[in-house]
Amino acid sequence: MKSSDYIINFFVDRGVGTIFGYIGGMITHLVDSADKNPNVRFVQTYHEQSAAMAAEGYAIESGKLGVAMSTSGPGATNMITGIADAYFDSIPVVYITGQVNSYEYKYDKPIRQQGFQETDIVAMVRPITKYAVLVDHIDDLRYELEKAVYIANSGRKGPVVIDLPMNIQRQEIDPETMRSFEAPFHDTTFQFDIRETEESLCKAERPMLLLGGGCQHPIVMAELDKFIQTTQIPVVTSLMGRGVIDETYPHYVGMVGSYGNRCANMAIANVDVLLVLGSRLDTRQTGTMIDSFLPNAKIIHVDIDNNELECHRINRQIKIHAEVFDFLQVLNKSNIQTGDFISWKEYLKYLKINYNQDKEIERFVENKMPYHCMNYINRMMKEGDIVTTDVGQNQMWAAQTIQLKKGQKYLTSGGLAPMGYAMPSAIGCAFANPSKTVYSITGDGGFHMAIQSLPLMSQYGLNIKLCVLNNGALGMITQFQHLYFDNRLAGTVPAGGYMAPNIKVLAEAYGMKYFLVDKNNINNEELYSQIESTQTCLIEMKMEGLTTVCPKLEYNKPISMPIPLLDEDEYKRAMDIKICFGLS
Ligand SMILES: Cc1ncc(C[n+]2csc(CCOP(=O)(O)OP(=O)(O)O)c2C)c(N)n1
Repeated sequence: MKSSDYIINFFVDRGVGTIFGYIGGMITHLVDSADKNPNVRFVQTYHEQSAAMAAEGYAIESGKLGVAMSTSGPGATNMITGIADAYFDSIPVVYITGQVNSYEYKYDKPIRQQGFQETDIVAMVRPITKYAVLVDHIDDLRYELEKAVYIANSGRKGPVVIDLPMNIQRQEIDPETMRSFEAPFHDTTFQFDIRETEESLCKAERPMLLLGGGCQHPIVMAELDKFIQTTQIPVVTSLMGRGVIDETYPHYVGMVGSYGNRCANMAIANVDVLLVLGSRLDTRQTGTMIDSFLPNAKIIHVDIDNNELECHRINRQIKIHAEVFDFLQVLNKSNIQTGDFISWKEYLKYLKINYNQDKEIERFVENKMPYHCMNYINRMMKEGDIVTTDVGQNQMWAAQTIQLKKGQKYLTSGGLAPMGYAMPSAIGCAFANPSKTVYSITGDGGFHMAIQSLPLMSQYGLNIKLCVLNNGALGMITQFQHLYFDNRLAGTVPAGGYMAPNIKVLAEAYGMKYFLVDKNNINNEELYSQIESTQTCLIEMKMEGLTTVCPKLEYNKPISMPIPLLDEDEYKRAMDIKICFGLS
């Protein structure tokens, strides 16, 4: 059997139905094998970065492994941003890079390059992968493939890179006789103790769950649901935790963090016990003033990655090294008896009524168009639909305002946050599950950066509504420049050298059905119905004037005090549960 045929079959056997990639000399054997195999589809993307990120979207939506491949040298380096993204956000993807024949490879010679397009991709990606290996002996092929897949999927998931010289791809092999990898035996159930959690939650008067990306798995979500239904405990999520619970849950307060909902950030600052599940509690959630982050509360931090716990900036939390699923299972079995937190829930209701996102927009946002556009999308979305967002103001408008219905997935890049993520990740989702509609939300800058993804949407008629929020600026940075650079807008607006592309013309050039939503027609019902019934389309949502994200946390401010600041009296009153209820 030809080894490239074996490799493709290997992934098919693991449930992979679509492989994304970009052809080139050094990967042609594998692309040819994928093309010949009736059980897998090879999607030729128009840039390796699109392939790398589409594989992430595919992995998240399918729950299986994502696979992307590229040629050596420039193909491999073009995948790096996607690889880094998968690493920081823990997405299991196998990236295969072609390499020059092993007999042409320079190895340790003190020269820059020996073969054409030779690049030491393994060394480059080592810090952004769980495992990266050059397979230059055919006898190792089966072992390394099995090992790589095991590593990608075990513990805290993440990407692996397999670098395959051409001569390895084209050899004849008998896989049965090749050495295989045996997963190391270790007891996968972590040793952890839930007694302190139990006790703390039972005694708590103002408890809260903070849910992060580590809860994004159906079996974890089912255990979570059980726990929440039994305890009726209030919940906030991080950006990466959006979608892990049905957000119509009455005690869901919102998203916390630098751009979190004001009510959620005020609520979390008032807890006495915070149970953090599957979230790194990074600076975006705690703010930069670590000492002012819940100084008097008990924080119980559950994470699958012990390094995250051990190296954490806040060192006063109770650290529990466990898989969230195992932890919740044990907690659910313990039949925990919590209080009913009546006054706490009343207080949270008060915060939710007075400081929800709609109130925020009404009170503080001058240019409301971006938020109207989010509500346009909210109205259209149905249970089970998928949302992918880009990076920038568009990402935060969505995070603050998109209302997730049952079974909706929400994909956003939390760690690396590269512009150009929303479109390829949507493509990966659409291939993984053609029956779902994907709302891909991006800005004009991110759209331009990922323009190579656009033809794939129309070429395959993917079930994607691409919403380009065009504010004619790199809005997120403009807002930053207004705050910290005296309104000097270098590189972010036309006067500073940034030009948004003509989105309509680009849509037409790539064969996409185009719609324009602006302030004049946003209430036009006929247009709304046309958009709703068009499967593959680009919707340019046009904003005029300056756009802002609100609320937003400034550096060195506690998370309960995002800008615009509330009037001091109002803030004091709202932050004090006793004053709020006239108890002191
Ligand atoms: C690849 C990459 N380059 C630069 C940045 C820095 N950056 C973050 S947001 C942003 C502006 C995004 O502008 P746009 O896509 O138009 O979205 P908006 O903020 O206007 O919604 C920039 C330049 C980044 N995150 N990723």
